[in-house]
Amino acid sequence: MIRPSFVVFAASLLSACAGDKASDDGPLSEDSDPQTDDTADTEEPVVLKGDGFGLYATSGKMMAWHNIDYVIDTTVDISQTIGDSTAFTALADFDGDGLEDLWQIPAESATITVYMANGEGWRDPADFEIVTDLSKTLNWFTGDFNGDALDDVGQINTNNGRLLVYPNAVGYFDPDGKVPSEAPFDLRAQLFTGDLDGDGADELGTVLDGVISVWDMDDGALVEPALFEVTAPGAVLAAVALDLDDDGYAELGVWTGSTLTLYPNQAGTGFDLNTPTSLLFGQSGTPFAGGFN
Ligand SMILES: [Ca+2]
Ligand SMILES: [Ca+2]
Ligand SMILES: [Ca+2]
Ligand SMILES: [Ca+2]
Repeated sequence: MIRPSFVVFAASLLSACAGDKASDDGPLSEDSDPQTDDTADTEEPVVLKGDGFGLYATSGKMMAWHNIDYVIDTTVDISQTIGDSTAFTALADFDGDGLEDLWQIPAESATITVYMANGEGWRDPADFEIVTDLSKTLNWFTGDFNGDALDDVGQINTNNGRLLVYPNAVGYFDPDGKVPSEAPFDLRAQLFTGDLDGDGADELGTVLDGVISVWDMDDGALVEPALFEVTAPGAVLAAVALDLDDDGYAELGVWTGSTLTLYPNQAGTGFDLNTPTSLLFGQSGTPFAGGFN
C-alpha cells in the first residue's frame, strides 16, 4: 500500500529543496531546431476534445484510437512502429498543443527523447534529445502537475520510494525547479496520471493489489489524503485516466490486457462503477490516453 508519511506539504518546499542534487547548472541539452520557438510562449489553455486511447506494444508498434463524438472507435487510426520498445515510454504533451507526444527514456538513461505528434502519428526521427540531471533506472511518470498545459516529468526513487517532479519549462527541465515529496510509494504500483478532479492539473494515480488510488499533486507535490480510492471492479492490469466526454473530468479506464472498461467521473466526487463502457481492442501493450488528432 501507499503510505505517505507526512500530513501537509507546504509550498515552501520548492525553495527548501531546490538543487538537492549535484548537477550541471548550464542549460540542459536543447535541440536547436527552430520549431522550439513555435511553442515558447504557450500559456493559453488548450481547447480540449474527448480523449482517445493508445497502446504501445512490445514490438515497438504504437497504436492509437481516436475519440469521435465522445466515443472511442475500436478501429485503429494510427499504427506506427517507432522508438525503443525497451525504454520507458509515455504519451505526454511536450509543447502544449493538445497532441500527445511520444516520450522515451532508455533503460539506464536520464535522456528524454521526444517524438512530436503531428495529428497523424509521431515524427520520426525524434525532435528532441533532452539530457537531464534526473537519476537513472527509476520509475517514471508524466503529467501536467502545475496546470500550464505542458506535461512535466516525475520519477520515483527505487531506493526510498520518494517522488520527484520536474516541471517542463518549455522543453527544459530545470534542476533547480525540482519538486520533491516525502511520501514513500510502493514501487510495485502501476502509475497513471490525469485530471480526475477537474482543476486543470493532473493527479497521480496508482494501481496496487487491486486498489486504484488517486493523489492530488499540488504543483508537483503529492497531497494527502488520497482524493479517491476504489477497489477495482474486476481484473485490472493497468489504469488510465481519459476524459471521454470532454467535461474536464477524466474517466477512469481499467485495462485488462485486451479490453478497456471506462467508468464515468462524477464531477470529481468519484466514479460511477454501475454504468461502465467496455471496449475490446484485441491488441496488447502499455495503455495510454490523451489527444491524438
Ligand atoms: Ca504536443
Ligand atoms: Ca506542467
Ligand atoms: Ca486535477
Ligand atoms: Ca469526463
